[in-house]
Amino acid sequence: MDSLALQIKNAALDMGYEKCGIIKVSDMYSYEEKLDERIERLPHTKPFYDRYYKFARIQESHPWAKSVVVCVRRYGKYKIPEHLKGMVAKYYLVDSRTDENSKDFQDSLSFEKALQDMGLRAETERKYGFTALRWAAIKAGLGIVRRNNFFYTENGSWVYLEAWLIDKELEAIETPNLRPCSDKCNLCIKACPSASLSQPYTMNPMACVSCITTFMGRDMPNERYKEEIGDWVYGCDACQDVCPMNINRWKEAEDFPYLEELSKEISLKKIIKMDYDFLENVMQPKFWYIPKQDVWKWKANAINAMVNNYKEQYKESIYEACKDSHEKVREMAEWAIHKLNI
Ligand code: B12
Repeated sequence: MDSLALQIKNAALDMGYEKCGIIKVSDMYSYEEKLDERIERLPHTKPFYDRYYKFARIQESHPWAKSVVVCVRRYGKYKIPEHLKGMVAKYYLVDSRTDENSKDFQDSLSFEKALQDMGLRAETERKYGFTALRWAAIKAGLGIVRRNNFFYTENGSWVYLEAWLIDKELEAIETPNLRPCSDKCNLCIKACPSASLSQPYTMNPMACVSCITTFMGRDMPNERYKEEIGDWVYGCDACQDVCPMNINRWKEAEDFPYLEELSKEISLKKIIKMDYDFLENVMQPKFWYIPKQDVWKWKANAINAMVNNYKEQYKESIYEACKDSHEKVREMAEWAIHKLNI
């Protein structure tokens, strides 16, 4: 391996990344085939997936870029408040992509600085990424993708990915040493509440609970999958939680900054009571998939979860939501009262 490639890899490991690999930008072309395959299998997902073709064609948007440095970082090490499990996806509770308080975020900045100190032009896109991160990590041989579409290392799927573009052609590729999924295992497919994961290596984002509770689902009373959403309020971990390759891979060893404090403010009943200032200025910066103008969605999602697993104690909250300042919340509460016949 080139000594600069080795220097980059070592810097990443020193900064707390579990793995780091480097591929040529042209190695990402083959991601286009994965998108084609996905659209062929589920043609109605075309409008959703069309926007990702740019992930394969990096050179069109970044003509200066020569290689992709892709890093894997473990998040399955943080303490997760018990009452939020099954309600808010774990990744989003410890999401460091925009959270300046987190060490992971600060390490990401330091790693970028280290790349620049090596004389490289190095750029990233911290929120959604500039390329297909799973595909980049597979190409770099850092792990494997399993039947639920998740990228796994020895630490299971509880890892997230980051990538930087650099202006030098380098390569650092590993050979993963992980046992593939058994052809007979369908636990993830069975566990997907809305059959979004209908076959291995395929999923329909429009039916995915994670997508409906965040980016989509702005008309909850008429949402097709509202029952399948079950107890989830933001995100979903169902296909990862059941995976045998994830057994004992989450070790609750470290605190994530301010998570314990914030978690005390979050419950279905508390969400319905939340004032809009708190939703916009405390919840939104952490859970940034729901934009500021749509924070009412938290309340609509909480009412939906109450309906799906109704308890007498929720009645008061649902009635209270009929007086909410946002029309969408009032509409959802009225739908719930009618549906529950309360
Ligand atoms: C779009 C997107 C979403 C969309 C759509 C998801 C989707 N699968 O397309 C929505 C909003 C639903 C979503 C939700 C979530 N996401 Co998301 N998302 C992305 C994003 C931006 C692009 C994903 C993408 O390329 N999709 C296109 C399709 C074609 O790719 P794919 O489904 O990932 O399939 C890959 C594999 O299946 C493989 N493949 C396909 N066929 C075959 C066949 C074989 C034999 C093999 C070996 C491989 C293989 O190739 C595909 C391309 O990489 C990435 C960030 C990024 N820039 O890459 C994060 C990312 C994939 N998301 C991530 C996470 C954590 C989530 C959530 C778990 C959060 C949550 N807990 O709620 C959920 C999970 C939902 C789910 N069940 O998949 C992580 C995944 C980390 C990991 N360990 O895999 C990523 C990488 C973000 C990150 N920075 O780490 N996400």
